[in-house]
Amino acid sequence: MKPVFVLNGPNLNLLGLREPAIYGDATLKDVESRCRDHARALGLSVDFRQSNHEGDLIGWIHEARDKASAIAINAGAYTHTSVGLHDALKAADIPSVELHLSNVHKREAFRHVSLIAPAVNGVICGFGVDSYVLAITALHCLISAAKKG
Ligand code: CA2
Repeated sequence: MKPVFVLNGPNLNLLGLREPAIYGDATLKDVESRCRDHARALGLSVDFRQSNHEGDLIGWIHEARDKASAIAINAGAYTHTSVGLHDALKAADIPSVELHLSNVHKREAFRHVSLIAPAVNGVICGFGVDSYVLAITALHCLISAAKKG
């Protein structure tokens, strides 16, 4: 079974180190452990990555076409700006979920717009680290449904 790619965008490497009031006190390593444990419980594995560079994220989405069963992506600020990520996700041809730690709809107006939402199966936001767990559960449902045909 190919892994689920869990992709993280800019500044998420700072998780747990700054702004705990918005993003909580878990580090990205803690998030990775939660994802690994939850995926294992569902019979899945994860390939967990973070980059501050848009091109890396686009390259990883291209790689996922052949090497992943599905994509969970917290694209960070690129969510609100990146046509490149939109186009890459649209072409990925495997299940994908956009996720956010915070409820972006409760925050500044510029965070209410997602350029990637139209290119993924669904969006989860506002549940802190549990957003990652919920995204993996959603992908498990999509993968299982696709297997049944
Ligand atoms: O809520 C989310 O998961 C976001 O994707 C986080 C992004 C933000 O630009 C999106 O609008 C919503 C920001 C990630 C930056 O994370 C930090 C963590 C600690 C300290 C500073 C930034």
